[in-house]
Amino acid sequence: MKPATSKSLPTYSAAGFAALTSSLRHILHEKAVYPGVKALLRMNKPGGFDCPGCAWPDSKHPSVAEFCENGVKAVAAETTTKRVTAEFFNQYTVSELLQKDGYWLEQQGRLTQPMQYNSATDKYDPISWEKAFYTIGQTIQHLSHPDEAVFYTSGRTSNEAAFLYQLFGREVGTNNFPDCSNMCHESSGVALGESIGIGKGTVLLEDFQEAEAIFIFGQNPGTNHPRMLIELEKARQRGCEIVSFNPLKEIGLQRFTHPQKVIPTLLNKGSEISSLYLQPLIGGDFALLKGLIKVVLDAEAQQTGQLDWPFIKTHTTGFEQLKQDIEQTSWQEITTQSGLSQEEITAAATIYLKSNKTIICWAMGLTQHTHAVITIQQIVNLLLLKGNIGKPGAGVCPVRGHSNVQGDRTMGIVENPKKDFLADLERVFGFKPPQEPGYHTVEAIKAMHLGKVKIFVGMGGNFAAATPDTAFTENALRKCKLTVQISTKLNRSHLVTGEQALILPCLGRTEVDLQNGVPQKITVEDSMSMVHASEGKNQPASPHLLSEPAIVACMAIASLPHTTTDWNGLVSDYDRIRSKIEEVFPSFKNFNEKIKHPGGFHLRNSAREREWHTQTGKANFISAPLPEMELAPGQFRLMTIRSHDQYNTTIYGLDDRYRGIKGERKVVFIHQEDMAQAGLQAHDLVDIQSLDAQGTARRVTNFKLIPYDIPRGCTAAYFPETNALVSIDAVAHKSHTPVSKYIVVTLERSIR
Ligand SMILES: Nc1nc2c(c(=O)[nH]1)N[C@H]1C(S)=C(S)[C@@H](COP(=O)(O)OP(=O)(O)OC[C@H]3O[C@@H](n4cnc5c(=O)[nH]c(N)nc54)[C@H](O)[C@@H]3O)O[C@H]1N2
Ligand SMILES: Nc1nc2c(c(=O)[nH]1)N[C@H]1C(S)=C(S)[C@@H](COP(=O)(O)OP(=O)(O)OC[C@H]3O[C@@H](n4cnc5c(=O)[nH]c(N)nc54)[C@H](O)[C@@H]3O)O[C@H]1N2
Ligand SMILES: [Mo]
Repeated sequence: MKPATSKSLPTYSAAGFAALTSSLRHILHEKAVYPGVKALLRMNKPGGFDCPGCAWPDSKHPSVAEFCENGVKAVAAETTTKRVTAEFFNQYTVSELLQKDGYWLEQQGRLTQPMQYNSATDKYDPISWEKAFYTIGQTIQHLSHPDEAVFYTSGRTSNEAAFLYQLFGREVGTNNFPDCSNMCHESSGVALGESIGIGKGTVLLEDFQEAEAIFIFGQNPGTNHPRMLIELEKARQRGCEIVSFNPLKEIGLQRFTHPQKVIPTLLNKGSEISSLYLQPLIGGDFALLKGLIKVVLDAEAQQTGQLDWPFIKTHTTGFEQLKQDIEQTSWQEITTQSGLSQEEITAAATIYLKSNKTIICWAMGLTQHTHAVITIQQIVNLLLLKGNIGKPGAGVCPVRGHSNVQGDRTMGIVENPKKDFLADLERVFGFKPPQEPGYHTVEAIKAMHLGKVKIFVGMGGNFAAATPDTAFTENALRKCKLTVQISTKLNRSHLVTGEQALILPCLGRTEVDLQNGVPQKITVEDSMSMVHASEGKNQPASPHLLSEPAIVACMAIASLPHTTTDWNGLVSDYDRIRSKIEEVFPSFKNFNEKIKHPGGFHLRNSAREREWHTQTGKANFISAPLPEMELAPGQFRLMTIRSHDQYNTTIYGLDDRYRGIKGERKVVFIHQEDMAQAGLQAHDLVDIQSLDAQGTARRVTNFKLIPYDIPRGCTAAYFPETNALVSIDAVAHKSHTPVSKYIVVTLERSIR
C-alpha cells in the first residue's frame, strides 16, 4: 500500500455545492422552510441557539451562516411541521409500529403531548402531565432500593437540565447515571485521566491555526464534524501538514470546498485536506502508534535533540519503561498488526518529528475498541515526547459527538462521581448523596436483564437502538416496571416498553423556553471546554411541551416528599440553576455574568497549563504489550459507522453521498478481492454473523456487498442496523465502551 499522493486523490470534495443543495432538500422535505430558515439564521450566533448537531466549537467570528449541511439536517428535523398526535397513536398498535424502521419513525414528526402505554389495547393513550408525574413519583417512592432506578442521559441535554437531573437522581439515592458517553468518548476520558489528569481535550480552536502538524485518527469529520473542515482547510492552506489514519478513504479528509466559496467556484475541485493519508487495518492503531514512537525514538538515538528533554524531565514519568517497551516491539509485529509498512509509518513519523507543534485528533475509530484506552494513551506518549501538551498550537483533541455531551459530564452525569463533588453537593443542597458507584450503560442493561431495575428514565436519546446487543437490550428494557422517555421525536425506545411506559415530549433547542412568561437561556460546553448560552426563538412544536428542566423538577417534586430543594424556584428562572451550579463548581464562578459575553468562556484545563492531576503528579508515559489480534480464515473485522444521512439512531435519509450509496442502508463495504475470494460479487446479498467468546452466534440478514477502497480483511456497515451483532460482553478494557468498531464476523450468501 502506498501513501496517497494528491494526484491519486479523487476529484470529488466534501461539502461544496452538493452539500448546499442537499441542505435545502432537507428543509423542504421536512416541510420546515419558514421555521427552519428562520432558525438557521440564528444558529451558532450570539443571542441565537447552539447547533443541536455536533460538539465542534463555534468560531469566534462567525460568518453570516456558520453552519454545515448536517447542522441544517438536525435543525430541519427539529423544526419540521409534521406532528405525532394522539390520533397518530390511535391509528397504530405498538406491535405495528415495531415493524417500522427508524427512518419511518423519525419522519412522523414532533411529539406533541404526554402519552401512556395501554397494555390492554397495545396502544399509547394521552395522559395529563400531572398523572404522568404521579405515576413516576409513585413508582420511585415504592422502590425497595434507590438503585432500582436508572437515569440515562443523551448528550443534547443542557447543563441546566443535566445538573437538575443528577441532583434529582442523587436525592432519590442512586448514582445510576448511564450516559451516551459510555458508548462514545469514555475511553478518551479514562485514558486522558490516567495520562494527564483530566479527561478532556487540551486544545482551543485558535491552536488549529498555530499547529505545524495535525494528525487525525479514526474520525470522519466530513460527515460528523463538518465545521472542523473549515479549520483544517485554513491550516492546510498555510502549509500545516495534515495526516489522516483511516481504513476508509473518507472524502471529507481528502478534499473540501467551503460552502460559502461554492457559488463563484462551482467547478472548484475543493482544496486538499490531508497531505498524507494512510489506511491501517481496523484496530491497528495501537501498533501503528507504537511504530510512530519507534521512529521518533530511533531518530533521537541517531541524533539527540529531537525530543523535548526539559519537558520530559520536569513534567513526566515512565519514559524508560516506554523506551524498553518500544525496543521490545518488533517492526514485524507493528507492520502485521497495523497493516501499514515501515516506510508508511516512517513517512508519518517524519512529519511529526519536523513539526514543533502538533495536535492529534480522534473519535470513534479509536474509542470503540477493546484496546481503546491504551491506544489513546499511545497518542499521549507520542505528544509528550516532544512536549506537545500545554503549548500553543499543540495538544490532544478528542472530538466529541453530541453537542453537550462534555457539559453533561461536567454537571455530574457520572456513574462513579468523585468524593469531592459529592461533598460539594451535600454542602450546597444539605442531603447526603449516595457514595457507591452506580451503573454505566452496559451494567444498566445487565441489571435490567436480571430484574434489578424497576424504572428506566431516558433524558433524550434512543437507548433501545443506540446500545449493543439489540435483542438482549430490548428484553432487558421490557423487564422494567416503568420506562419513561423524555424526547422530541418518535423512536424505537418508545416502542420497547416496560410493563408501563410513558412518553414525555419536550422542547427542542430551537424553541423559545418561557418560564413565568420570561424567555430562558440554557448553556452548553463544546468539545474544547467553551461554555456558552443558547436561546431558542421558534414557537414550540406544541403548546403541551415542557422544557427538560421543568420535567426534571416535576419528577423530583412527585418523587421526593422530603426534598428541601426549591425545585419550583430553580425552574422559574434558570439564572438560579446557574447560581447553584456556581456554588457546586468553583470553575463556574460568575456563571450568569460570563455567559452574557458572546462566545462564552473557557473552563480551565489543568493539563493545558502543565499541571498534572494524576497520582504521580506528572504526565505519565503509559505502555503495554500489543495484544493478539489474529483472525481465522474467512473471518472479517467489521466496523459499524455513520452514514452521511443519519444522526446516531436518527435516520434523516437513505443516502450516503460521499460514499456513493443511494436509497439504502443495509450495505457492507468490502475489498474487491475479499469478495472474489469468497466467491461473491458486487451487490450480492449476505448475512453477517458474529460469534462471541461463549460461542453464541448473532446474525443480521440481507446486506448488499459494496466493493470499496478498504484494507483486506476489513468491512464496514452502518449502525444501528448492525448493533444486534455486538455482544453485551464485548467492552473496552477500563472504559466499558461497547466494541462497535471491531466485530469479528463471517459473511454468508443470504437465502431469500
Ligand atoms: N451528521 C452527524 N454528525 C454526528 C453524528 C452523526 O451520527 N451524524 N454523531 C455524533 C456523535 S455522538 C459522535 S460520537 C461523532 C462520531 O464521529 P466519528 O467518530 O467520525 O463517527 P463514525 O461514523 O463512527 O466514524 C468513525 C471513523 O473512524 C474510522 N475507523 C473505524 N475503525 C477504525 C480503526 O480501527 N482505526 C482508525 N484509524 N479508524 C477507524 C471509520 O472509517 C470512520 O471514518 O459524530 C457526532 N456528529
Ligand atoms: N454500533 C454502534 N453503536 C453506537 C455507536 C457506533 O458508532 N456504533 N455510537 C455510539 C455513540 S458515539 C453514541 S453518542 C450513542 C448515541 O446514543 P443516544 O444519544 O441515545 O441516541 P440518539 O440517536 O442521538 O438519540 C436520538 C433521540 O434523541 C431524542 N432527542 C433529540 N433531541 C432532543 C432534545 O433536545 N431533548 C430530548 N430530551 N430528546 C431529544 C429524539 O427523540 C431522538 O429520537 O450511540 C452509540 N451506539
Ligand atoms: Mo457519540
